[in-house]
Amino acid sequence: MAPHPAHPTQDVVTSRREGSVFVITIDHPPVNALGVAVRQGLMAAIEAAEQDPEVQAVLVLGAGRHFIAGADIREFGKPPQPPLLTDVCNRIEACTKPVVAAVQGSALGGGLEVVLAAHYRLALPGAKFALPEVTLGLLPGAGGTQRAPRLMGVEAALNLMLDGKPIGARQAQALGLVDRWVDGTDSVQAGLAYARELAASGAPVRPTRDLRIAVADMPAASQALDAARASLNKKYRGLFSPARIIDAVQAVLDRPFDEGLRLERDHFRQCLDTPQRQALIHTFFAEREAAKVPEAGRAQPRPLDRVGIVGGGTMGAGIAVAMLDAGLPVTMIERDEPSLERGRANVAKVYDSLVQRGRLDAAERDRRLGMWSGATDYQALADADLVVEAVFEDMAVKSAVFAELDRACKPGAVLASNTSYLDIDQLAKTVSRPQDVIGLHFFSPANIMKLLEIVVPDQVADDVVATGFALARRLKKVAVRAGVCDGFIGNRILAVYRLAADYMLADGASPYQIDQAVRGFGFPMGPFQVADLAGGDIGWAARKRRAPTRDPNLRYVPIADRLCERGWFGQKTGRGWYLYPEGGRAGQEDPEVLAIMDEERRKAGVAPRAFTQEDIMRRYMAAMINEAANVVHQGIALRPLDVDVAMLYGFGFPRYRGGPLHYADHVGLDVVLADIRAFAAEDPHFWKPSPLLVELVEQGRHFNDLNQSKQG
Ligand code: T1G
Ligand code: NAD
Repeated sequence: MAPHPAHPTQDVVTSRREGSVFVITIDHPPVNALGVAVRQGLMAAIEAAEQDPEVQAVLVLGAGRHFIAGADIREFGKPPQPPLLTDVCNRIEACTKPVVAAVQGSALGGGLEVVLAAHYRLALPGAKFALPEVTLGLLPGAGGTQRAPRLMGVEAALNLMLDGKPIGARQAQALGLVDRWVDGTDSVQAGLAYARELAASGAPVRPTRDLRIAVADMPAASQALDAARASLNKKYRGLFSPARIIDAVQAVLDRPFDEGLRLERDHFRQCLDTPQRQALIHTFFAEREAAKVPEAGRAQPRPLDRVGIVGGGTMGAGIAVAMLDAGLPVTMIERDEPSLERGRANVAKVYDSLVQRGRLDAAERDRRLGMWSGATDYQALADADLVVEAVFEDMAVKSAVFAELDRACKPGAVLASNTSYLDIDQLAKTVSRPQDVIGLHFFSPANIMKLLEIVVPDQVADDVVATGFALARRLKKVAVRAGVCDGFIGNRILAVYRLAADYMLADGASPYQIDQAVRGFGFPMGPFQVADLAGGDIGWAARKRRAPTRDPNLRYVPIADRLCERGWFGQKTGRGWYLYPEGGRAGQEDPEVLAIMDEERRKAGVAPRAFTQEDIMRRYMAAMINEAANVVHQGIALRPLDVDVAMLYGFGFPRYRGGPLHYADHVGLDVVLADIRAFAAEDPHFWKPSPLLVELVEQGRHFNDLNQSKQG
């Protein structure tokens, strides 16, 4: 069908008349984002429909997998170009002919606001509806805060805006967000049928702005707003936009529509100007860019249909659950039958607790466990496509396992190690197929933590790296490419800012003060709470292993050793840095720990000094940023954004600060460097400014300048 004469084809928005229905299709791959050309095209199409006397109804569609994934996020921070999306939505709503939105795939943010501005809404089974603006530090800025409550009530609309998560077609229908749920996958035919039916029945236009649902039950609406306000500090700690969302929705109850729209616009601009918005949008694109690595650009992944796991302990079991959750059959190898049974039980325990908490039904548990098999004979791995080794952190033990894998696994199988610190290049040299060896560094608990460091040794083949990234997508992990060094990206940087925290302990700060400062910055936990959660014995073993090669010039703080010598390993022993009465997870400050610290300071001849929260965070962040810069400078991380993504997804770095190197750009590299130089006056061995940091400051550049895509 030729394009409509009144609305010549613009390549991102096309339109045609099908009888009395004017069909407008947004076709702007990959996600039909509402960039300026789409907005202009939509505005022109509605005008054309309005002018055409043959037209009795209008149908809005999105081509491809998504309806509309929202505003074009890349436009934020740039001068807004007309028409604004608010105006496009107002024009759709003001159309004198019924406008139908037929949704397949995602209708997110501005995309849902277009749906809300339409007069009738239809959803196909795969449709997803969300207002995820809060995840970008924003709020719905094209009428969503005013129209959603009018259509689905205040509470449901608030939930959609404050958690930013998608709801499905059935739930959207139940909440009044869509009028029709139509089975099938063809939104064109379903939409046309609905539009024709409306035209034939003379259905009226239904401007959402005129709907009264939101105010139908004022007490419930006010209660929902009060409850949301009360949850701000707990659920949205540190975030700027949630409070603005609540204010804007409040306007639905006490202001006319257009005034509410003006308030929404004003709050949107406030959010747009915050560093949080910049950081959250950096995070959005960084996690996608992190998956673009040279190797994956040069090669296709190898097949991935069944996997093996050697070791059924903390990590082996967690990795097995992650694989089973992704539908990958798992064969687990353990040293002996009792260990294997422990491995099976560790896996089953995860699923049993999910069933007990109603998060998984028993049949699904059994189905997943049914894909688990175990053996002590490596022959059982003969047809595995990929094997992850997760045995003791000991080179000799791991080398022996890799020798077995080299003997038993089929040609082309990917041989991966989950080692935290050991040299994967050395491990690769122990087998006849070093090109098939890679590091897949999961984080504990492996079925929960999103980060997967893909550690790339010298001899690895491109398609093995590509397979690692494909596995990460399959497991819904966020993958980051890392080079081989002690601790790769995350643990290496952790070791340094953790040392900075220990030095503050030795010089007068308390672990509780430091944890409070770090939580205040936005981390879920401070370093001493993390140590108690992971178990002080792991760090102690690492310190003992490193003792022979430790740099004698570097100060050594023995306080943690004193606690470990007493068996105070943290939550698993009921006390560590904190006391955990009755095995609770909420730690209490422990005066005996403070006494041990005073004793160690006295022995070291240190006169304790006071640290403000700001002092603590300047040192903590300076140490983190400086080592992160070294990791980029030495090519362990491809780009600064890789470090940011690793710290965001593996080490609890607050999303709304964008990661340590985005944060460094925000506070000013010259400020960070000045701090490091000031601290170096006290301790030049620990505080050595990273050459990259010095170079960028001298050149007046930023870490973000180095975030160019490295796809081959
Ligand atoms: N703007 C610009 N680019 C976008 C985009 C967007 N809204 N959404 C995705 N992309 C790019 C993405 O960077 C990637 O690019 C490619 O599309 C594929 O995405 C006024 C203020 C839709 C569920 O927050 O959640 O509307 O890496 O890899 O896994 O009130 O993308 O290939 O170069 O993620 O299939 C609100 C964001 C905006 C939705 C698809 N909307 N997008 O997931 O593919 S704010 C969002 C997503 C707003 C209004 C407000 C997901 C997706 P590249 P992908 P996917
Ligand atoms: P763990 O002690 O809980 O489990 C190790 C398992 O390996 C045990 O069940 C043991 O029976 C088994 N095993 C030992 N030798 C074996 C052999 N020759 N053949 C088969 N099985 C054998 O240890 P974990 O915490 O799961 O750590 C495993 C690996 O993962 C280590 O390299 C560790 O550094 C790494 N890692 C640990 C964490 C963590 O937080 N625990 C995080 C990331 C990576």
